[in-house]
Amino acid sequence: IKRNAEDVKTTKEVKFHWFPKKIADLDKCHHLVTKFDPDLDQDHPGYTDPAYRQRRKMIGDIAFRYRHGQTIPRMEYTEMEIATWREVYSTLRELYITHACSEYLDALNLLERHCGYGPDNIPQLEDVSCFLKERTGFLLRPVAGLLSARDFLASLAFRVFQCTQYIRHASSPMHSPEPDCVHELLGHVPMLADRTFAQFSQNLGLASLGASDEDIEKLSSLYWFTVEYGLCKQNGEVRAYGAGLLSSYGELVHSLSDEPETRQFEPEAAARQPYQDQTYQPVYFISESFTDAKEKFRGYVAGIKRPFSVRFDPFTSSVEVLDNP
Ligand code: HBI
Ligand code: FE
Repeated sequence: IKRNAEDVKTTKEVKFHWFPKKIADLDKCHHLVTKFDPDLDQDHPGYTDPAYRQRRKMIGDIAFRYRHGQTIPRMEYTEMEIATWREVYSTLRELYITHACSEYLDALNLLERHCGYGPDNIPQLEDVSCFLKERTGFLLRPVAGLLSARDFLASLAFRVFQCTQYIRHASSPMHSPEPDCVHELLGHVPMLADRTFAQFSQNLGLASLGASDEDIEKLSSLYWFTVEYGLCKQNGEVRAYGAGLLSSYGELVHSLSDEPETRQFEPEAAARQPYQDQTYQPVYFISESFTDAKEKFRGYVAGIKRPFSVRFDPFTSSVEVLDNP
């Protein structure tokens, strides 16, 4: 029997969290976590720079006003912002050749050819969104900062990636405490152009819809050790595919050195592993391939208890909520 989630809640008296049912509902998934925001975090490199804070707020307001279906407004970045981008881009670009997985490198080449990627230009979210739509059906939408894990994961269920549009502070081009467009465009976007990775990301999102707080915490941890900090095997070598690694020179080098502990990817272990958002990860998980990670994740999801199941309808970009038998 097909019903919507509210019905399930009233008939069975099982409580679960509201979640978006159609892609336009993502307009309601905008709850920010402010712990790394330059207005509140004293360690943020922009904390003592009112001009930076004002600029970031102006760009954030574009995201607050954005509604699903609209064209993402183009940004005119300043010379100083482009200089920050250039410094990160040229430093990381060389390292990718030896450190990034082949899916990432293939996509980055395409983005350089078709989407304005390069040292002298910060790509526009609208152009990147159109590119991804053709490759894997993923769309970008602008977001004003670090989003709650629940809202962030929910958007993945609809193949939507919430993407910041402001750039990190010029005083610290190689690191940002919060997500910024360098992290999104250089870390996340190339991987979202890969079909298997895109499906894996959507599956994580679908598993999160209406999940308990405890399960959201576990899925966040899983997300962290795969999408953000994952390593994979490739032709007998270990390469990076996680966005947190691919957007951080220091940690990218560290993760593929002899220093850190590495383990074979197991969803149960990654879901329980405490993670670090202040320093380098204590451990990295290595997947055999994205297909392997996706298969293992399927087994993990089967163990998550929800009073309903969900199915994504790609024709309408909505989720059907089904009663469990
Ligand atoms: N918000 N804007 C933004 N970008 C991210 O990459 C991001 C987020 N919120 C949560 C999150 N990532 C993950 O670390 C998990 O908590 C899901
Ligand atoms: Fe990220």
